[in-house]
Amino acid sequence: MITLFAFGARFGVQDLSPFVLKVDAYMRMTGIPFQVKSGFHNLKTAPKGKLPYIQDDEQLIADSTLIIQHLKQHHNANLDADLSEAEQATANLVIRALDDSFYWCLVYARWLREDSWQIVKPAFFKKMPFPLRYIAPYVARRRIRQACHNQGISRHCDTEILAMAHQVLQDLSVLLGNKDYFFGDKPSTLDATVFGFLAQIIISGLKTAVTPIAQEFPNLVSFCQRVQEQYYSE
Ligand SMILES: N[C@@H](CCC(=O)N[C@@H](CS)C(=O)NCC(=O)O)C(=O)O
Repeated sequence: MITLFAFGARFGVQDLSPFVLKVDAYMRMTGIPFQVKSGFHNLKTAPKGKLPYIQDDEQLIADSTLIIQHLKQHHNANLDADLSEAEQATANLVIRALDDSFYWCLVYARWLREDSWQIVKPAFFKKMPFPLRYIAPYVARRRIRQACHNQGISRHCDTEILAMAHQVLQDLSVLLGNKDYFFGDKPSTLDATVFGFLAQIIISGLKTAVTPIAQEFPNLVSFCQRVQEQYYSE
């Protein structure tokens, strides 16, 4: 059976990483059997130093996009088989925008804004043994601050970052319209991906500055709740 290496559930969401949740949702949507092994220690064995990764027999596959590609190719688990060429191209580009750009707005809102950091810090680190619980948050936040600087997101001011997040959410809302899923009545990789991100904002008990922005779009809120109820009702 496939094993998904994950961080684990936090704040009422199956995984605190949008990329892990994307893969988890994809596998649930395809019905492929899998088990999850959770824990921050999984980062130590991750082939690319990031989560998610999966183990399929002897093979380790890292990166959410490559994992989904693998599931399509080797397990006949393809949620996108019915998409037209143009739909597939749109999906690929929207997924890139979420993975490579919107992600950083979420990282900023969760880790760098003081309001959410006061919630994130105890939630992620409180249970660590002394002295780790004092050192780890400091080290983790310093790494994330550096990553945000290198990527460029934190060179913008708060208003600009939240405006970027607003634009992405507005565009997603327009693309979804009044459909159940982005390409009609069946979920695709794009739906799993959007859920992976939106659940962190809408379902999660950790409310960040992006939460009220997402709540401006009722169709995104109901999309998120619909997927949560359908695939995570346990
Ligand atoms: N391109 C990767 C991105 C994965 C990623 O950035 N994972 C983050 C969590 S959201 C991570 O593992 N960060 C740990 C670290 O950088 O040390 C994917 O699609 O899976």
